[in-house]
Amino acid sequence: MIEIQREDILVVVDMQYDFLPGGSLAVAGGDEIVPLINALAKKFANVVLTQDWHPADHISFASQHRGKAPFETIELDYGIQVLWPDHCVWNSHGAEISRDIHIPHAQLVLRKGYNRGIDSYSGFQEADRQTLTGLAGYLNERDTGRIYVVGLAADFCVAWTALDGAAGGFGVTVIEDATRAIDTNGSLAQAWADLDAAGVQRIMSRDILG
Ligand code: VGL
Ligand code: ZN
Repeated sequence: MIEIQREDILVVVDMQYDFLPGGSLAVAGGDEIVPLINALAKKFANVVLTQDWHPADHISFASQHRGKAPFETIELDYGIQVLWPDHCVWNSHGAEISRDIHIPHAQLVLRKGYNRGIDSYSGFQEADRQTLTGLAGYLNERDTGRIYVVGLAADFCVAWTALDGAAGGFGVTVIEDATRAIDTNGSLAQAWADLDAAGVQRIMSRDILG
């Protein structure tokens, strides 16, 4: 069993309607992790929620690229970009965090992906690997202990957030059964390999909840 410490923080990634069943970029089984996340959150004094938050003409949307379909890729200045169905457009219903997420003590809702020309899977920095969100500064200023990451999607926003947390010097744990994956073009196997290589710990929710 793992004892959550007062300084540890739970980062709940992108539990928004567009990533849940019925949403425009629905992650299979995304709704199944809601009760787990609610239970886990009760163990943490500190919780941060991230919220994917795009303008309607965001560069990651396939609809912005002639002849391109969702899940195809293009080459941008900052590297390969997977193209997505329109999702999490700011102020839309799909961008809202699910009302079934009951974490009244969450202290920060961090929006990301609001710059039209840069995607942002990670809660720490945008896909250009230069533009910072401020999350590392926030966590450092609050003397954060270990970072536990849950939410959607395991192979994109969860993985990139965990990897950047580890690169920033934090101890990071992904609670595997409190995530679900998109899994396009081998992205899930790649994500687990990257996380393992970066020294990100992987556990199950029972290791905390019993
Ligand atoms: C995500 C694809 C595009 C995620 C966000 O939350 O994992 N995936 N935008
Ligand atoms: Zn997005």
